[in-house]
Amino acid sequence: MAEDALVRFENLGGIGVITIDNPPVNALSPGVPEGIVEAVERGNADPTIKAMVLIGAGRSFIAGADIRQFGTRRPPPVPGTRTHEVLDASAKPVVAAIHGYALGGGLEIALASHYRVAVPSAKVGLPEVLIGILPGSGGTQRLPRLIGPKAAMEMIVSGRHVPAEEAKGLGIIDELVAESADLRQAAIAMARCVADTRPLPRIRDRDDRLADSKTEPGLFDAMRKSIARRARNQKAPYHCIAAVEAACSMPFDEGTQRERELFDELENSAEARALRYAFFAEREVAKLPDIPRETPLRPIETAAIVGAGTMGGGIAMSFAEFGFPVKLLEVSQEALDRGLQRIRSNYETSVRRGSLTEAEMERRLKLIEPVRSFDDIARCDVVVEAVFERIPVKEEVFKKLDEVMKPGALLYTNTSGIDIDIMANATKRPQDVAGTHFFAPANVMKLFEVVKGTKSAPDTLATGMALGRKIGKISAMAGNGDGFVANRSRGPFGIEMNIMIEEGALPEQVDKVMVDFGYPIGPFATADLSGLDIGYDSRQRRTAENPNYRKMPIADLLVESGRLGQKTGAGWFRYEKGDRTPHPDPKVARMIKEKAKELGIEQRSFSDEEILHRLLFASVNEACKILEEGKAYRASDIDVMWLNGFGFPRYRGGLMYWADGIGVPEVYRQIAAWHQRYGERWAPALLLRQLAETGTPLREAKPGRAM
Ligand code: T1G
Repeated sequence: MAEDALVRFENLGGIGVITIDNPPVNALSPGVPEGIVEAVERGNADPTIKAMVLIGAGRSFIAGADIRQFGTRRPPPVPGTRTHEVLDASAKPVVAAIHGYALGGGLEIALASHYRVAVPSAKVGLPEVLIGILPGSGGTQRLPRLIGPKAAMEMIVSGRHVPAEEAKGLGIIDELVAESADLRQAAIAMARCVADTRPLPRIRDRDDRLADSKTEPGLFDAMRKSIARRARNQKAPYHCIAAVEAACSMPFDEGTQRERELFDELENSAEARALRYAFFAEREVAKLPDIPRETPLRPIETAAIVGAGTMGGGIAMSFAEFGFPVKLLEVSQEALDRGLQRIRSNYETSVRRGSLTEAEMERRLKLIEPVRSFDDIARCDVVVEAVFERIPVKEEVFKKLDEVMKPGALLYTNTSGIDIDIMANATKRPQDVAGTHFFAPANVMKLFEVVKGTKSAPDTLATGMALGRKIGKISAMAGNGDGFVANRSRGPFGIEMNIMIEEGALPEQVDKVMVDFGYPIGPFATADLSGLDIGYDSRQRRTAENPNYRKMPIADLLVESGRLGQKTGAGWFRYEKGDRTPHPDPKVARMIKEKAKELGIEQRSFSDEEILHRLLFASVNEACKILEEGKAYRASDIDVMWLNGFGFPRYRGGLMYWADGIGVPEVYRQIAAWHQRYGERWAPALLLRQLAETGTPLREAKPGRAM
């Protein structure tokens, strides 16, 4: 086999070492499964070979099937020739040596092998459900036989990546070797040990663990019930359960056949196509057309946050979660104590819920160092400013940072809409300033918007993008401007939801439409959760800056009547003490009716479709204006922002992808009609009209100018 072959075979003293070499993650692209089959058959045919080792070159074992192949025409596999079938039929033992990732088809190949050895940093999983399908190479039949149906179902329905140590505990991994050890040598040694072991331990032959389903017959229905809320409108999670159920009620080959049928039902589903789009969109967003990939990044070992408010605290928690020592600066001791207390109680809530261990909480708290003086942060590599959204306060902070921070330190601001150049111009080093916009709650939401200032240096921006990934976020680049990209594109959604209330829709109807559409909670309940006074303050500020700013008389009335949302037990909805469930409130319906009458607005009923389209088309139109102005690189970046910043249902792909599903000409036609009916706020974006005229989908829209 040639040196650059995708799969190489070496005979090392009677052990056939099979190396998969398909960078960057050894996906099972065309040629790889065939190469593995050829190698295993060669090993079995060669009398000098006693056993074999399967190992991945580079940074990973095998990250699964090549996702780019899904949805394309492929000849149906010839029975008995698939990798896992050839491994099953192997007369000689095969040891899978796992480092990096063994995911999807990669873990299935390891499960079809006879032994599995791994390094502790490895991760294994069957994440197919995350791209709208299910394991299609025997994973739903072998994993339950190995670790029991309950644990297998949990892994397959969640799609989570399981750390090697936990996988060892579950029985997936037979042996862990020290991280520093030579995995290849360790696997070869194991292969020598088991070379004469017979019969070979084939998982397909086991059914002892399947008995668990007999002792807990309600297992599968219980799982269906437990996922009902988060898996609504989706098929893949339920097909995963059905496949594991088949494993517990059918012989192996029939179960594998059933798995294949269920897989084929999903491969080209709308859900799977949308989730594949989202997968690649989240990879594409990291590519910066105007900043060279090889731009050297500035080192970031230590961080500082200025401001220990809700956002500042959440940002500090994000850094601590990923092991960064972080200094948290507040001018007053009282504010600092309040900020630290909020962080501790957030952690305590997670410990109570079991999503964090006490030890991990203490580890993270130790990484967060409260400080009171700017001098205490001067040596940090990066500082994120998270103080009040007031220009004079921001300018003051950046003037101070400019005075004290070491040369080369990165000066980021977490502003959610103030012009980045205002902060940059308050310093003599605007090239080191950029926006790093977190979304509330900052320690939870994955979106991290990196915002360009006019003078932000390429390495300041590239390092910002990399920093986001280092603290577990999805980084997306945005051009400077009011609301940058994410909030600006969401703005019209917020305006339409308030206007429809004036025209007769009720908060509970709007929220039901969006929850049925797939949002975790509705927009009015979300507003109640974050506090109606926040929106009220921002409207007051904006109206002061621009008297023509669209007023929200009903939302203002709620706040002026003391209804601030969950924190006051009443907002758009009312809340029982200690309960976050939103309950429709007749008082609000009355306030809306009376205010509309006072404003002379005639009220009417709304169809669910009109509500959905008015909210989302308004944002599609704004997103097109953003692209026209070159404030975003691509439409799919905006989709990544909506998926990771606003809870847009992932199995719908994102705002622009969803609108493409309806069709640009239809979206344009509707917006143009609303322009006639409702006026300027619905003026169609030029780009949208052009795309409609040329029949070009939104996801192929090119930005109107460079960012
Ligand atoms: N197929 C094709 N390309 C892939 C890929 C895959 N499975 N995995 C990664 N890539 C590309 C990715 O697009 C990017 O490309 C580069 O590799 C680096 O990825 C039969 C049916 C492994 C955890 O779902 O979760 O097996 O942008 O930036 O952050 O039953 O990639 O550089 O051009 O994400 O270090 C199941 C998918 C498939 C795993 C690494 N497997 N991959 O994360 O790097 S279905 C998966 C990941 C299946 C079987 C079924 C992650 C990763 P580019 P990256 P990373």
